Amino acid sequence: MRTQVGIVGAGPAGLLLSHLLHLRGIESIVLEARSRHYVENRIRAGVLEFGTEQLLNESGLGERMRREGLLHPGVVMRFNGADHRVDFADLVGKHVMVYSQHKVVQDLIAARLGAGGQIVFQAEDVSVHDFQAARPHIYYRQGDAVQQIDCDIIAGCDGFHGVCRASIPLGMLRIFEREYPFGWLGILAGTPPSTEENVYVSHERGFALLAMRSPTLSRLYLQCAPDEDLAQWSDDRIWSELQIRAARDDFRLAEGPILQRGITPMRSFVIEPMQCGRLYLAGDAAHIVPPTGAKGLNLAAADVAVLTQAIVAFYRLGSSDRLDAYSATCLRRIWKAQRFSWWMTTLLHRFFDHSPFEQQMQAAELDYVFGSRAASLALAENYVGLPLPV
Ligand code: FAS
Ligand code: PHB
Repeated sequence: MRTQVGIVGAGPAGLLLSHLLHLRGIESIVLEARSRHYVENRIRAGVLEFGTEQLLNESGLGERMRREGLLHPGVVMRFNGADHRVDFADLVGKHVMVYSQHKVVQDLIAARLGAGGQIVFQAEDVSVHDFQAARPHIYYRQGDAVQQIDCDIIAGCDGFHGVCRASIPLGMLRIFEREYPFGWLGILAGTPPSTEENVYVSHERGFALLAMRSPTLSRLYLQCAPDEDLAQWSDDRIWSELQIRAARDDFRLAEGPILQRGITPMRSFVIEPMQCGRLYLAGDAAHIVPPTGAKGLNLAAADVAVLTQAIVAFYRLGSSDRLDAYSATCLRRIWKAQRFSWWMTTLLHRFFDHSPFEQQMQAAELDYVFGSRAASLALAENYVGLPLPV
């Protein structure tokens, strides 16, 4: 088989890249290791930045998002039993859109298949080759048959555990990473959200997040040990801990059936550069943020917006300048999102090994941010999303 762009991974990055290239007349084939059902039902991110929402609307993917998404003009931080709202509309004139990642993936797959796009699900043993030469190609297996895809460009959109980053010679990459001494225990609950907007809780027992997926579905998180044993968390224990951490004078979380649960490790990770020859990495394949800043999915969309423009220049103008500058263009904004995600994480989580002085610094930072319009504005402009680098 032959195509212009071979894309590994049918998560938000790979699917959005395939869609944006298609709109510009550029062919691609997407190879996905998992089944369509699996990727369409994997519950992950929930918040779309202002720029991501615009990108989806402008590329014809906004109809269901506009119908089912929840527009949030602010966010709440809860500490010392009181709420402190960050008013995005007032501070930066923007909002965020609460629209589940799995719905974005469903919308993208429907759009690609509806336009005759090629997505190979359950592609096994995917490997990428000769991307440092001018004839990159991809092998994969389906059943007993090994297939080869010849292409001009390979996009590695296969997430943190994918094969593409691992295929770049280690000596060519600089790795920056930090593991945090905690994880998130996340649940999807069949109960109406108990708050209008997302509520980030800083509590002496640990962080909690009261988020949502729809008027009937809540998405809730508890800071836990990085190696937490989920089996030790009965439904009652989860709800009881959430009630304690989210407590405020006249507030009680509505409880209900827990439909999904899982533990997400917490790390910051960036590789430089995000490219090697004709292989370009986008999304989690190149960087991971702690989800406290709601950046993961949004960074993937921003990478893809840059990569799309670079690939279009390659085919339409015969110029590789934008492809050569891809990493540098993305990394400036990625590092700012890494900073914000690290800052939100250190601001709101409990570090049980902190000295009394460090605990005072954290309390003073919270007090300052919510006592200063300038500091709240800085939080707002980062949370709604810094301008896209395109
Ligand atoms: P993805 O990981 O979404 O997609 C990569 C795709 O590549 C997958 O479908 C995978 O099956 C496929 N793949 C992997 N190896 C392959 C191979 N060898 N061959 C073919 N295909 C292969 N972000 C937030 O903003 N908020 C959150 O609350 C949040 N929660 C998260 C919870 C979990 C458990 C995880 C893992 C991530 C979470 N994230 C969150 C981050 C997440 O949303 C990512 O940022 C987002 O999925 C990035 O999209 P992609 O880069 O497309 O990577
Ligand atoms: C979510 O809705 O899953 C969510 C919201 C905000 C975050 C992280 C996750 O910071």
